[in-house]
Amino acid sequence: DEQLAAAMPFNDTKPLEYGDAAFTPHAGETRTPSSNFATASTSTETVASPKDGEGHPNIGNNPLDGSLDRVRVDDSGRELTTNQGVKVADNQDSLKIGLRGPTAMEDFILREKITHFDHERIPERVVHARGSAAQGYFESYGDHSPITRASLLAAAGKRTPVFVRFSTVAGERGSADTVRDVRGFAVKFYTDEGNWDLVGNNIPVFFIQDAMKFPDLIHAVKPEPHNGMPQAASAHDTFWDFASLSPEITHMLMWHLSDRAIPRSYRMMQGFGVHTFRLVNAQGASVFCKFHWTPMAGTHSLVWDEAARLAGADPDFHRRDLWEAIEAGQFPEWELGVQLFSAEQAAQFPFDILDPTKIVPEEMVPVQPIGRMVLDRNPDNFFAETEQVAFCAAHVVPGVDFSDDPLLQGRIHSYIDTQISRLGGANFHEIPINTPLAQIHNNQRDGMHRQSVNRGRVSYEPNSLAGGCPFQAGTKGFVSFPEPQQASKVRGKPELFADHYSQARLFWKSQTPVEQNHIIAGFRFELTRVQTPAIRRRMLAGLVNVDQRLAAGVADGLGMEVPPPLPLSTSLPMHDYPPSPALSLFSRPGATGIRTLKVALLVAPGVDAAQVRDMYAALLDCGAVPRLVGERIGRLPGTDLDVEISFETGPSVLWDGAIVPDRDDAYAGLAADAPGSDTPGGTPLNRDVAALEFVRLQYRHDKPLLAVGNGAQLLHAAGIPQVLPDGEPDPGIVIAERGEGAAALVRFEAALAHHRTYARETDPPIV
Ligand code: HDD
Repeated sequence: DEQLAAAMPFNDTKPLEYGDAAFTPHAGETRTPSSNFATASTSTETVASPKDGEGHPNIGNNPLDGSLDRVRVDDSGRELTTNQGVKVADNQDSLKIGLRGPTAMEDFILREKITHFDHERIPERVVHARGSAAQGYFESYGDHSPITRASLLAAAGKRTPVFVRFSTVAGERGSADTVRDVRGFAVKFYTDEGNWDLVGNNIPVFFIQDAMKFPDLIHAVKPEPHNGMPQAASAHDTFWDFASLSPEITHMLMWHLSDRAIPRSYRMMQGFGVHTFRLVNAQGASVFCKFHWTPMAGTHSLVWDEAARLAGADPDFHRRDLWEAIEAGQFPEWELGVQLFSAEQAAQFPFDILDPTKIVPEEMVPVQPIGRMVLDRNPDNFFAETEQVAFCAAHVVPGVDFSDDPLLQGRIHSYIDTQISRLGGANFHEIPINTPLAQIHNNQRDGMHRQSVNRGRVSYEPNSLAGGCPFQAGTKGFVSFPEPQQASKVRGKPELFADHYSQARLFWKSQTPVEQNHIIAGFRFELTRVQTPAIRRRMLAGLVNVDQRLAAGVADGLGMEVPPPLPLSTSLPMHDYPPSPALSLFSRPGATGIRTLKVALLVAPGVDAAQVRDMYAALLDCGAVPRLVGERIGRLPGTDLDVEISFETGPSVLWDGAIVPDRDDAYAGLAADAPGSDTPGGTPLNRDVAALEFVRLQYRHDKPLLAVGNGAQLLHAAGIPQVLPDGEPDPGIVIAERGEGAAALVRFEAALAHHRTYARETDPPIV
């Protein structure tokens, strides 16, 4: 027992879960005054890089890490200075004329400190303000030079550092993570031929077809300008007014109202480049391309009621999840795939490949894997890296080129432009997280906050005084694909762009019944919040063109009749696509099992402590994250267990599954029949409303529950059924006899690996 106790310090499980690396300072925290950014010092002391599996592997081999090392600052063991490097004796008291007198104007230490503080904030991103990021690497599966000359794809095993930022779109910087929204999925590849930013989303289509409409879309979805409400939500009149008048939005709405818009984790969502891009090889041959990121952990989502509660219980839910997984050495991973097609193939498609509201169904053009991406390091500083990183759809490298998608063409302008005001000038590429690993040589000079000290008197070309340097790179450089163009200047769009419903219908009919019900419920929620009946009606009229059952389901939820369909914008017939099973979230269960999933063990006095320890250890062994949850933290009376989180601070929505272990009969039976006969040391779970609510919400949110022996009484008291609405046993409710906990845990783990038992759902919920 002593050995066991030593192996399992319950209030100190971090080393078990994360490895010692959780406590190791980041590698490369070189305490050397190696640059202008480091504080003055005389000692030299470098923290060794942890090895593989210790939290931050291969750090020393990541050139991005080396380049950031230049600017990392570590204050340990240092004395306080001003920004001019002058040592400060006391920066807690201002300089006064007598202890009770006025402050001296000459107090430059006070003035510098306050002045800097006054200017700490920069404008937030006009969209995607709320986000979280990590460093890692991309690794090519092979030599892909036949399709692209992009150097990062030139050889099997070639690694390129990346910085990836995930985000929501509509909410402000401090808004909640779990709101219904598209998620940004922006990847900066620091390739040896310059930076390539693949600035994508977790949904492969977009709301609009032309960049000209972007300000309108964003004005409509952001908080309404007169009263600044609602925050981080599309469920309001201006968004749905815009949507109901813009039928091109319909396909995107199907995705936006699906569970794609409430992911369980950034680690569990796909990413897409959205637009059609071009890949170009060294011979100048080009092929069209769509980019897909596929998560190793599978695609998994929250349910809406849970997402809404989570926004209160932990507004940082996704940020924390990403951070903790990386600290634990459970590195998130995605595979990069491409759909490749020629201009001739594209001409045969029943949609226009330049229309960003259309997908290329995977059944039409398969996704070929070309590499993988691993995120293995958290940023050292949120502002310096995550906030100051500047992604830009215009940042491409030789081998990657644009298509004429009018949304993409507008993006090429917008991103650089926005950084100039957000990051204070044209030199944002010199901010360390934005600086390419490839060298920069050009005649651009000066501007706000310039860091480079360009040498010599020549800053123009052609020149002879600098021997013509820097030289034009010719064919070694980026050469735009010479696509022949001949047309009249017009404002308008191709006729095929006006087929707004065929692919919306394709998406709808490719969803499982559960997913379809969630889409209906999503529309019901959003349109119930809409105050203007005409907007609801117009939106319903658009949905009729997608599917009658969808429109009828939403109309029913709103207490309305189904209106006649909105007139179509084109006389072209709708295309009848076969269903695409790849569009269902359930088609990618993932390969990481229960790793990183969080399990609450609900404990109260009388709990079978040995069983708790066994289950805890077994879950840790599988890479899950177990925690003891009870009424109060601290030692559980009569046991050697420490409760780690209380019901109050660790409510149901934070957990992927829950276990109610067996309890001593003397403690367990009291609950239902003997009010007032409290057991020593606390309320029995069966009478603790917080515990009852906990398991009810686990049930309502389709999560697995395991109860052993007397533990089952809590589920009975909460009214949790063991069978599904169709009478079949619920695979997510595992009830075990006393002494059979170990076998039951295996069944529980299998249910947990499936995440949820959606078949349990009824509308309205019965528990
Ligand atoms: Fe955008 C940020 C993705 C259309 C203008 N966008 C931004 C970010 C992502 C996307 C992921 C956040 C990057 C980060 O983490 O810093 N945007 C998309 C996708 C689009 C799209 C996938 C359509 C396919 N965006 C789009 C259009 C425009 C913009 C049509 C303007 C014409 N987007 C911006 C921006 C932002 C931005 C204003 C705000 C902050 C920033 O750029 O750095 O320039």
